Amino acid sequence: MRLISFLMKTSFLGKQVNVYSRFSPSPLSMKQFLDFGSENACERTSFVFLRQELPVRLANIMKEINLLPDNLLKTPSVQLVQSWYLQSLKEILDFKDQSAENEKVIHDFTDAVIKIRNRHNDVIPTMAQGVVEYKECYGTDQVSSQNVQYFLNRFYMSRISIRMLLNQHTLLFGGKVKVNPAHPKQIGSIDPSCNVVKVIKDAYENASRLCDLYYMNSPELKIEEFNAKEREKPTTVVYVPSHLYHMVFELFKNAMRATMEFSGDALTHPAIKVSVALGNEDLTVKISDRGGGVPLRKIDRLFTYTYSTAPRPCMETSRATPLAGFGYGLPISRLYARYFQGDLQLYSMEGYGTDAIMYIKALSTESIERLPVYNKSAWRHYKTSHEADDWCVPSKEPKDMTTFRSF
Ligand code: W6P
Repeated sequence: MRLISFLMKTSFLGKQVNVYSRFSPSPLSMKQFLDFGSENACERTSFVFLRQELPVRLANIMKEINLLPDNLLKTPSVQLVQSWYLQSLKEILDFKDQSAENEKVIHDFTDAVIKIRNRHNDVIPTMAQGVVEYKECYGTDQVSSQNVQYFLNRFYMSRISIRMLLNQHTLLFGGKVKVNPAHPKQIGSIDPSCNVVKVIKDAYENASRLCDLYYMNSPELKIEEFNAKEREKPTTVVYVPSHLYHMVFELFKNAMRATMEFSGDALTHPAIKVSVALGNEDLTVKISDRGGGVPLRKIDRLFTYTYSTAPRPCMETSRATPLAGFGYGLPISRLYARYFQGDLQLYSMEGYGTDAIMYIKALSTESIERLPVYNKSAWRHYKTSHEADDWCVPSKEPKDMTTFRSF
């Protein structure tokens, strides 16, 4: 019997997973995150919240790990990830019976949080390795591919949210002072007036340096800004600048690669055009390239984990560039957008180019964590044998149209 599945069913820790998975995670709003960093909030408040909330979020997603197809669950990589989750759950539960009035307890908790965050640094590549091993051994049918896609979206979203909590706690309480000298206005990782165009230009610069390395050239950037709320003022939003950077950097890499590959050896390349608009509800960023586009049939694949983790196809050497593609960059970027109730969508015109559109909530009162919860409905996703589709399969045109004469 596999060690971890035995542990999960029989041990004290396994029972705790059942206990905490019955609670729903509590999504925090930007405002609540900011309040933890304000003058009247303290390390103890954060400690008392996290020693309950972290086990809840860990246990909820651990129940879903257990529902993965058996052949994936038993890969060494997934077993390793599962052991990290169990260990981290255990380390937080150790604080459950300790006094919140004791300074040392609170200090030890912050150390534990740092240790846990480091333990989970390589979860994404390790999980991806498990998916590769599983695919190599068992191939993939449509049903298990769908389940893996459903799981990984929820699993990585859960991870983003847990790391957000861990980061805020250590940034606010881990050092001697709360303020980060490089970003004195930030509350932990949150900038209450994040300058959107500044982050976009920064990500563009870094992506174009990479592009220059691989292609000896890179497309120009043209930015337009429409701040409908405060004309002539820079567009700002309450947001996590590192999340915004991560998303636009990924989109720029993809846009640049498409542009460079499509215009071939031409000396000039069509610029990448970015529009930033701030309305009452949405902050929208559109990144447009003229990189030849992607046929509609292939757009979903760009967000599919089991496609991007294909044991790398033997690409033509000219295309074997690490600038973009064959990674989890796009699906993870979309999760970052969705994490605070935004989204990321691609609209492409094959033969011409692609628009990538990113939506972020303009109001901090609407930027609330979007969290997976383990319940009957989630369980059903894994257990329901997906039935036959209720749309006809397009059939090839019969070669001999006389077949239809009898009608
Ligand atoms: C492409 C493919 C793509 C993905 C994401 C963002 C931009 C682009 N452009 O051709």
